[in-house]
Amino acid sequence: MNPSLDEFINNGFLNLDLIEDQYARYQKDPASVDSAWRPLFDQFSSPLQQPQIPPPISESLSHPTLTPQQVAGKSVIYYPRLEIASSGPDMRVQRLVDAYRTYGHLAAKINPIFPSENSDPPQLALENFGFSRQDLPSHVSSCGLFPEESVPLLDVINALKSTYCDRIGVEYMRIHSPEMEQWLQDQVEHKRFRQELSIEQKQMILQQLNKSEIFESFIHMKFVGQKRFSLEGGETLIPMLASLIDTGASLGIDEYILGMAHRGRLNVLANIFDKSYSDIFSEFEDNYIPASVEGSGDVKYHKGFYSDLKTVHGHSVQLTLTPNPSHLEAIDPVVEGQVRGRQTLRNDDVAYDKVLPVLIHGDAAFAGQGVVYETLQLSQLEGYATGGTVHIIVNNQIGFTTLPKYGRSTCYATDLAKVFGCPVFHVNAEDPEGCVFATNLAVQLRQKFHCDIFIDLVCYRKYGHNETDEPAFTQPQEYQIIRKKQPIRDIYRDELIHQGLLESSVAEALEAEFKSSLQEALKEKKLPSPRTGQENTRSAIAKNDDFFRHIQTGVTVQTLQEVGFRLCHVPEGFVLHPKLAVLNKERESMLKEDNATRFVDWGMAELLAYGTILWDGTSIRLSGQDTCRGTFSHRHALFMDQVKVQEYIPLQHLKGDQGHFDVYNSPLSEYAVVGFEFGYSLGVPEGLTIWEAQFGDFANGAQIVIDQFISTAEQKWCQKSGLTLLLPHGFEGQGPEHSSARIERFLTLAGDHNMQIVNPTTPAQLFHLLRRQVLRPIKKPLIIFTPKGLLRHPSCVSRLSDFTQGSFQEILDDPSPPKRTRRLVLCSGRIYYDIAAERDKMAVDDISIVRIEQLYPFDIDRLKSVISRCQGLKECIWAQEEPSNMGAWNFIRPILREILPKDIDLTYAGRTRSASPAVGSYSLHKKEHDAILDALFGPKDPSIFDIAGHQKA
Ligand SMILES: Cc1ncc(C[n+]2csc(CCOP(=O)(O)OP(=O)(O)O)c2C)c(N)n1
Repeated sequence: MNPSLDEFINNGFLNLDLIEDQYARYQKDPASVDSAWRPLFDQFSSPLQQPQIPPPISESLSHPTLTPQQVAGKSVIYYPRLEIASSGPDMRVQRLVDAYRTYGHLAAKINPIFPSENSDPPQLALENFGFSRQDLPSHVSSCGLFPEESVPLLDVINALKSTYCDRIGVEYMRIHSPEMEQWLQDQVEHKRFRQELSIEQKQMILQQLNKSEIFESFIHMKFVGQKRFSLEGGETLIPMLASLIDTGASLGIDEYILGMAHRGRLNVLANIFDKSYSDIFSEFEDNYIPASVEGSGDVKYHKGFYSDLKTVHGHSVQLTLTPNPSHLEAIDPVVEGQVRGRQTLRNDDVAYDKVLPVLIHGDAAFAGQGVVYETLQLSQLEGYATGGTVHIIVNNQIGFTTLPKYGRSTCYATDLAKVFGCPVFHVNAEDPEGCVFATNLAVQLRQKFHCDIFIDLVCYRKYGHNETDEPAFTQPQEYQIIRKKQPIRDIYRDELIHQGLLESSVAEALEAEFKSSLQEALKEKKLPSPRTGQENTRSAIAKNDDFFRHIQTGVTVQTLQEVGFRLCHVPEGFVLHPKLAVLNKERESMLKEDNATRFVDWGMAELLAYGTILWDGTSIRLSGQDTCRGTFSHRHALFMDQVKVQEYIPLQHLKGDQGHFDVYNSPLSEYAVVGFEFGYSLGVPEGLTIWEAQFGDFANGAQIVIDQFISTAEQKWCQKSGLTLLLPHGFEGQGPEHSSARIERFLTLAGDHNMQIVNPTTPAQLFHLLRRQVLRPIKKPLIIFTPKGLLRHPSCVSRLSDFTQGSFQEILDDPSPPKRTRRLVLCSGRIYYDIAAERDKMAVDDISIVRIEQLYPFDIDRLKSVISRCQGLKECIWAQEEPSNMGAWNFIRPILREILPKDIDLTYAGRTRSASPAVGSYSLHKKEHDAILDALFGPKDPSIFDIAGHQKA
């Protein structure tokens, strides 16, 4: 055979014997070898006699580009360019040891479907280090792998192979912490990746595998053709999780919050969370209806659960499995936020020793979903860290019908971990002891170094994507192998029997006992009551009456002044920016009761709301892009000293027993950050959690969180969140991307009192609204459309007295209503100020302007009473800035039509239907805007009137 160089490369590794053979041929007759070899051999006198390393093959040959997979790792042709020739044997053996530490995982036997897939990668070839087979018996430095100083080279290599190339692969070299690298190396090399387990421990692993496997096969038999997303092929997850919880508890962790997708979820609920088998079986019944008092529930493999358990070693632990939607990986930031919230409540947000986030991923989802990256980006940030997450990738080497070679460009599914310098263990699911060992190391690492750790559980999927799918349609070869596989439990059981650690009769008895307990549970099945851990946090789902019963949110002048004074002062010696010093003076003057010229503006009202909430002991967390200052420079929640590197956050220095205040500039992410804040709002249910968008448009980067969690979590999972979103919104001629926070989208999501959608127009309204959010015994997400231009609008101010009494008003009637109202103009948001100014300019005396401040839930009774005070009413116009297919028009139109007397015309004044939210040119914007005002106060130019789209309802 005379192979071409391409064949070598495509085979994925370079075999030096074969090269030598080719080279011998070449030396006899250069024409006898494939032409691609010649330029390479032209450079050598003899490739092996001289331990000089040729340059990377890609540099020495013009070879077609390698595939990304080849470049990424396993099959890439690689020559480390070491100056081997000039090094002594000790140095060379050290290089060899380092190469195994770095690349040994490429040779590890981690794949249960293709056990002999990995042969020694070229990075480990002996010749790279100036050794040949003849050197194997020679004594070399043991490099600390043996107690002896020197041992035969062969022993060094065998030790390295058994440590790094057996059934666990580890990637830990060049991670960002040399201390962690050293610690891990000591653990791994000292134990050769093996832990001596007692017979009891081994039997425990077997028992967990029994439960895991028999649970699945039992359901398969009893509920034929029903989806359960079986764990089979990856059952080892169960002993791994059991061990993680047990080891973690002995290291001080007493609370675990888990996020995981569909695969194996029922198994985890049953065998880790102790959810009763009978409850699970009941959910498979055709006539199953959730026992939840409210809400429409969710499918069984998305639900959450909460358990208080004792570990094998007697430690009490709380386990939460967070409910998750079908959207893979969306749960990741939610879990992190929830954990961070729990850590804050439990004063564990510095040491991070008590609460552990655990994320279980699918290989395809982990590699494919961008939110994974966004979430990892949060992991070490002051405002978002949770002290390290243990990630387990249930790597069944397929995503639905898509194989890894079509699903990712990286070598391993876990390669993203490398960006963050996190250690990765690749484990073979058919080696349960190795999997458990790696898991225990992972928890120890997390507790010691507080970084994220990854376990790549390489396994297979016994059935199709779900149990009704035929996998051989798309993966015939793989499934020929998989169908012949013995269950992992059987393999391990036989190993224990073979080692004399278990009698087969005992094994059979254990299996029979477990099967009969499942049979009993099947007989007992009844309608279960959902346990999410959230039941007692607040009231049941609120109704209209709860929403429109006003509570007092005013604050005494004295408190406002005390809080306000602290907001406007910095410590002695702190050098403020001169403009901020002036701002503080102005803000202070807003607090004077008798000030008839300086009223409270939006920024001050917002800070007063926070300050007074904190004053009463409630905690607040506020985050978003550039939120400390505020995108529009209206907030200044954080001051920087202009000389020293020092910051000062006045809201943290109000008084001793105040609530905790956190404000963070977030990374430039919406999806993960909003998910995180949603999770945080669950973790700290009594606090006020706020996320602010830079511009409201960007909230759609978090659309999955808005759709799948914020607007639906309560109904699906009884999960109550008071998360508040601040979404800057308003048409000010800044173009299509910075005008609309998409009010219409939130309104289409509104139903069953799921959230509050508010467009407040005065500083005092914002103040009362934020206070209402913490004082009212209703826990609902709050969506606030916040202003941009209005932040400095001379009319958008409130008197101090507006803050001392009253409450948020869902509808603001005309502050100066005419005696007779011929035309009623209804609107929401900043356009009110332009309409009111136009009315003043035109000196019109028969038009009332009424603001709908809260769009949802809509206060119908209040609007009816406003309408009834309008004597002589002939028509009602809904005015909005947004195009007619956007904004609130489509939502409000049927409501208005229903409550307006039949003889009253309802018409629309606003932009016409449009694909883009707003025009790019300021002058066109202005023209449109004027047209809307013209439509309200009498058409002057019919062509402009058309642009505004004044149409009959
Ligand atoms: C964001 C998202 N996109 C698409 C899907 C549809 N889907 C459900 S499972 C699945 C494959 C998941 O593969 P993997 O992550 O490897 O997990 P496995 O099912 O193999 O355990 C897909 C594409 C989804 N649920 N979520």
